[in-house]
Amino acid sequence: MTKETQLVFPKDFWWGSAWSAEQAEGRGETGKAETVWERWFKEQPNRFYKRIGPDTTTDHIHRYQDDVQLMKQTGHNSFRVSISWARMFPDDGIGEPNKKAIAFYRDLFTEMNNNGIKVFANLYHFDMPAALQDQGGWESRAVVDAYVRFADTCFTYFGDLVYHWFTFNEPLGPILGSYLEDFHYPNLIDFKRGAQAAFFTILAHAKAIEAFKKHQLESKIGVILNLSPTFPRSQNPADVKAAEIADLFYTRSFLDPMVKGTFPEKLTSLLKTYDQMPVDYQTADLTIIKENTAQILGLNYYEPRRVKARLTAINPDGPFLPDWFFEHHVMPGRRMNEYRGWEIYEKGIYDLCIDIRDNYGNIEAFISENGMGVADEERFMDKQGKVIDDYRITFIQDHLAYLWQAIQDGCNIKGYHLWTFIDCWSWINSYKNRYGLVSLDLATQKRTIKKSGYFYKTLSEQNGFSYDTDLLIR
Ligand code: BGP
Repeated sequence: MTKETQLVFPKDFWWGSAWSAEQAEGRGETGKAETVWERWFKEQPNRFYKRIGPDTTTDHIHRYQDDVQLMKQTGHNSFRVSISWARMFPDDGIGEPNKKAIAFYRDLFTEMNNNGIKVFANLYHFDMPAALQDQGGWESRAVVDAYVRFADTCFTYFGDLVYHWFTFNEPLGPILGSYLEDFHYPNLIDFKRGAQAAFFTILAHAKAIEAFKKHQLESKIGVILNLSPTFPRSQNPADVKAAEIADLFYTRSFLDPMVKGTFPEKLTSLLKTYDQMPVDYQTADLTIIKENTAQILGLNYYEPRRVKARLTAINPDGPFLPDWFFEHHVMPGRRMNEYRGWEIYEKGIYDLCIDIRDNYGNIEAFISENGMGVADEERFMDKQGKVIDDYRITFIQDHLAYLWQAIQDGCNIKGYHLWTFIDCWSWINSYKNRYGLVSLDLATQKRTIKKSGYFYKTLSEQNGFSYDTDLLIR
């Protein structure tokens, strides 16, 4: 016998989804500087699944009016876009702002507002103008200044239309990808340079917030972080220590300075021991970081982090990496999303929210990404071409049940945004895994609402759903 109860979410809960400019817009005719993704695709198309690059993607730039109607039909009361720096400043990310880009974003945001969809605008989602990367990207103070000018321009032109602002999406991603793990351009392996880029990213966040405050807008500004609660394999002290260090590198590294304004001492002392501190950091920078912290926090949750003490010795001649201190733990019995290679562990969303409640002043927060990418979804299409994605509905419900529990336990959670709205371009995975509430036929650009899209509409209208809470791990 099931004991289902209606899980009701707080009033005015933000139901929606997210995507980014580079993954969804397509190039269009507004003028746009070359981005690092376009550059990398040109240089190494073989690194991208089926050699599909970022030039066309989901063609939102030509279809945004229809897309806003699809947002409505799938229950969105809010939606996160990113504003393309390369489009706003087509002259290599600097120079004069682009009137056509301003017109495009103003039209899009107006259309969203007119349809009851709050605009969540993010300023950076992995899409550095290539010419600025040539100047050092986030390793350069001049690039930080160019970013702040771009941010300030956006506050000026879109401040009346945007509900909440975000300085960065997953700032850790480009550091890992570009400096440690070879999945973002320019594919270096160099921790110390990565530390410099990380520091200047944090400085750019603080300086954008400083600029934002001068505009005296009603909206808030924050940051979106990808956070995974870290679990040691066991309570053996060696495993616990390994987990603590992994957590410093991957969780506290950005969360502490961007939300609290300070760097974790244990992390800086470890970096000093291994001579991996950034070269250029000044007292004045630390003051700016201290005084300009996030006002709202987006939490991207996909999977937990499980680690154990190293089984093998490190190669002293190899480059310094966080993995010197731990190994990833493959937990027996774990459930996987095999298409993406990510573990599915719903309770992680609860643990994450509790961490924010207890250690970050219970700052106003929301789930800014969570979702399930699945390959070859045509397999699940009915005769009308609708994807019957019951697995995605279950995935959403199982995570939301824990989110609901976190709210009952006092977490200051204001909404849930799924990744993603219409299937979009997934970086090097291109269109392999589909995440959307709406499917995309890439050849024709035809959009079709999936079963999960209809479920999402009902979820949003009812502001909840019915669930057997006995299934939750307490
Ligand atoms: C997040 C990014 C998104 C999105 C998502 C899914 O980390 O913010 O841009 O891509 O992950 O990951 P992927 O596209 O790599 O499957």
